[in-house]
Amino acid sequence: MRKSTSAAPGPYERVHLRPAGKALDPSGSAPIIQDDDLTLPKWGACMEYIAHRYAGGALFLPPTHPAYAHFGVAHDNPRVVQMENQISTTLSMLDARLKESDWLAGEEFTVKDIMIVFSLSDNDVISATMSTLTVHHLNVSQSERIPWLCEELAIPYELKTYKRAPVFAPPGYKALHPSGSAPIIQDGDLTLAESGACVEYIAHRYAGGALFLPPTHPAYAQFIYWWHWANGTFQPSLNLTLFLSHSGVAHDNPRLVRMKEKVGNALNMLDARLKENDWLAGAEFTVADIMIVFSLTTMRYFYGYSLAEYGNVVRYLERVGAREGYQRAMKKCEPEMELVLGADAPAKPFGNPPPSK
Ligand SMILES: N[C@@H](CCC(=O)N[C@@H](CS)C(=O)NCC(=O)O)C(=O)O
Repeated sequence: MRKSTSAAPGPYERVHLRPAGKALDPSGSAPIIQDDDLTLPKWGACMEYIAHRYAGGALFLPPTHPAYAHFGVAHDNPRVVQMENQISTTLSMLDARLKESDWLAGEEFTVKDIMIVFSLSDNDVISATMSTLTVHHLNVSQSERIPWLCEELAIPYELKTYKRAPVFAPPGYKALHPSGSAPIIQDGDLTLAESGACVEYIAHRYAGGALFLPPTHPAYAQFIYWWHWANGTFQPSLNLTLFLSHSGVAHDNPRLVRMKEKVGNALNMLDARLKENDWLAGAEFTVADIMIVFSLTTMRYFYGYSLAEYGNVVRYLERVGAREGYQRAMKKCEPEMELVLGADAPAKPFGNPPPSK
């Protein structure tokens, strides 16, 4: 290698050594560069060495550059987010193992424990991956969306579940936030309610906006439409129909009839959309799907409508039910619930006595 102070590419010798690379450096992992007496492995070190030694630091931004902080390692850099997700999945597995046994191998302390303690005592790893996110889940409610989101994105969270008392949220839940409505999340000093706000906060704060489509995406308009429609139009229509039908008005009450028509119209729209697309935004699963699924499933414990006429919606729910993130979330937050993923409404609506035999 000839050293140069200009940014012009210098000559270098390229040698393919695999698998003999191990002889060069104990790591044996590519890349490895040599320059006179120096042998250097690791991508970052090689790049810094060559750019600074041979090209005056070209392609590096200086600390005075306005984008310097982003050049370093932006916390929302997709590669970093992916790494953090992998680490948090590993930590969850480790946590599950150590729930069952005192040491990694079981009852006996082994060399495996010595090896892992080094990684676990690295503060950077811990602070990068251990969030303080708490999800307060009210049973049989819209807050199931939040554990689902966290599971899809492998974001660590503490789950606290609350039973309804007997229909509404118990006082302990209501005291968490002035709205008293599920979902509620806490993160450090922050307490946040409202599904859309919680989903946006978690996806952006912890996962670089994953499961949101950016404005440059071809399906962006479709995405924002269904994302807002789910909780801004569809769920409120179901709520109103539920309240009217439980208010003692006759079946042919014009307001009730109108609301049922609105729900039917919404389901027709949805069915047409899902005939052509696997997910609401199109080909990609997004938070729009996480938002709507409660209204199509658990909500039917309260307002027991059938999906028999909406085959595309039923097939969509089959795809939802096959997602591991959904399965994990529902197992954790609703272990006793029979999931409502088929065409029929639940045989036993929430809060009602079982049908007499
Ligand atoms: N638009 C709100 C609606 C929240 C809401 O109404 N949650 C219901 C659960 S499905 C609730 O908290 N009900 C219990 C109560 O009001 O005591 C959101 O999406 O967060």
